Amino acid sequence: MSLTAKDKDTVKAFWANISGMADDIGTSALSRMLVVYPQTKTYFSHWKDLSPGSANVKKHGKTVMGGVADAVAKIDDLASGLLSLSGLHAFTLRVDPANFKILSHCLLVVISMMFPEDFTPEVHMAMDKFLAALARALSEKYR
Ligand code: HNI
Repeated sequence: MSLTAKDKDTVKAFWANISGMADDIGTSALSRMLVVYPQTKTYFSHWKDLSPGSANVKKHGKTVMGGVADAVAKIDDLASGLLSLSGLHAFTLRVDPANFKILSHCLLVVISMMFPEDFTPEVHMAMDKFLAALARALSEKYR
């Protein structure tokens, strides 16, 4: 389901609220993904340390959240805005796109725990739709 104008406003406002914590969110979500879905570890076998909160995880958490911030900025045209990042994941990194949903889920879990007051059902729905749209945009080049 595509994002309505109201969903987009909700995502932008919520992101403005939480983006100062983006690095922590990224580290926690990535840490969780690697523990809860250990099959995702195969993509990061070149890292020194895949354990929760390691230097590698922290650095990549920041990188991923930079991608999420970029997606918020390009929320009106995600599919074309994220084409090159999609191409990188499809052809160079060869990440199974099912993993985008897994990371989205981990991001939602972490955000809900870090911002229990602000994470209302309305925000939850808008963020869920946004992350699904982001996952779809990252999958564009696999078609
Ligand atoms: Ni992803 C690199 C963004 C999901 C595996 N990833 C990046 C980079 C960005 C990025 C940005 C750096 C690109 C560059 O170097 O130009 N990744 C995102 C976003 C999502 C996502 C926004 C979804 C929300 N990536 C995933 C998932 C996996 C994944 C789900 C695998 C499970 N990404 C990688 C790998 C790299 C990567 C592997 C290279 C990391 C490295 O250390 O070499």
